[in-house]
Amino acid sequence: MQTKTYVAPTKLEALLKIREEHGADAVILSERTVQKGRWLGKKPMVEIVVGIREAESDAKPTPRPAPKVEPKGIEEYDPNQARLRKLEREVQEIRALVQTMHAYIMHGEASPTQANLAAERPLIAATMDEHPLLRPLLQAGITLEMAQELLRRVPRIPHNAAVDTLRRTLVAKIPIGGVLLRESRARQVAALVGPTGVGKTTTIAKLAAIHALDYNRKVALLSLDTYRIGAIQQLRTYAELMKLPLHIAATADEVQEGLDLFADYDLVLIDTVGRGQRDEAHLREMHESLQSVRGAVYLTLSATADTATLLDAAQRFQLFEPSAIILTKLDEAARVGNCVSLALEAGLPLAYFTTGQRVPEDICHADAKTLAHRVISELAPSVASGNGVEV
Ligand SMILES: Nc1nc2c(ncn2[C@@H]2O[C@H](COP(=O)(O)OP(=O)(O)O)[C@@H](O)[C@H]2O)c(=O)[nH]1
Ligand SMILES: [Mg+2]
Repeated sequence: MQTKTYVAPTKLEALLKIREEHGADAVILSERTVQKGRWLGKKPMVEIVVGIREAESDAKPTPRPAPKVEPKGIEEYDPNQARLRKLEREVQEIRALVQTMHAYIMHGEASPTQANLAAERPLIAATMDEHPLLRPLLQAGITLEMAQELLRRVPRIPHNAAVDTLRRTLVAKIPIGGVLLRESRARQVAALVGPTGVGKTTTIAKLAAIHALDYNRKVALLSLDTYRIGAIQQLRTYAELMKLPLHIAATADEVQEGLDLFADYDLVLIDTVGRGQRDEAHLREMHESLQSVRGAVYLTLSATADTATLLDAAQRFQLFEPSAIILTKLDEAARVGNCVSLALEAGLPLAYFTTGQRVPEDICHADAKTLAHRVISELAPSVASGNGVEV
């Protein structure tokens, strides 16, 4: 296999160039950021090395058979993996429970040294009325009910064990899943719903770029603009750049028309244009227009919103029966306890996290460990480091 290196200011430009020159014959081997230019003119550029399959030497770019080497990109969804993860979570939950019981037994039996006692006195004082981690969790944006539920099996002392058990409980409880398949026999359809400005269109552009350019799938875009608000230029620009067909629909019939038009596509991504989530009539109309859509519905919400706003939005968009949540703007969120509360209260798995404006780099599969780790690290420093809780 021949290799070739592409350097461009953005990943999207590099992918477009590769696609234009080699179609489906190029397989991404590596990807990194390099500094190009001299002295003060140095700029970060994206460097992608591709392997070009032999068959290409005498032929034009072939339509798009699946590449032999797994292309880089977003991790694929595999039902077996999902089952495995569920089992893993259950094992973690059991392990957390065993450790909790162990900590209780140890604490009851051991006679603590004077030093230990002194260090744990504030904790012991706190146990009189509330769990020492309750307040920090509330401050992190987790609702009272959820915090109490999370702490049900978390020991109060010793502190390190408490923080550790909390971390494990979070990992076990945060539901994860529902990402798009990387390849599928049947056409996939996915709609993004959510309040205005959360990042739906940007996320659609990221998913479209990954599936069309990285995974070589046939991707089409549909924009549901019920009130013909006309905020479609952004998506149109991406569609033109990536040479993807875009259908604009304002009614249920027009949505159906678009779906018929894209019958032989691998993936149809549906963007929705909102007028603000407070407009119930608009939400109902949008919902009606999407009636014929059989596929995933992603509730898209910004991690920068507070817990009450997130829960309120989840309730308003419940009529769309979302299958999973996309959390956007995690890069801008001051704290993520709100996201944990959302996932737990809405009972929906988290599918994707988005972490910036770059298309397509700033998106990844949601991950409970990352979120749990962030929640813990965002608790008051004395709590997170295990040095005791101020009460
Ligand atoms: N910081 C940050 N900004 C984002 C992210 N996703 C989208 N945005 C920005 O949020 C703004 C609104 O995004 P847009 O896709 O138009 O939102 P929509 O109204 O839901 O379609 C734009 O300026 C995006 O660049 C993200 O993950 N992080
Ligand atoms: Mg939009």
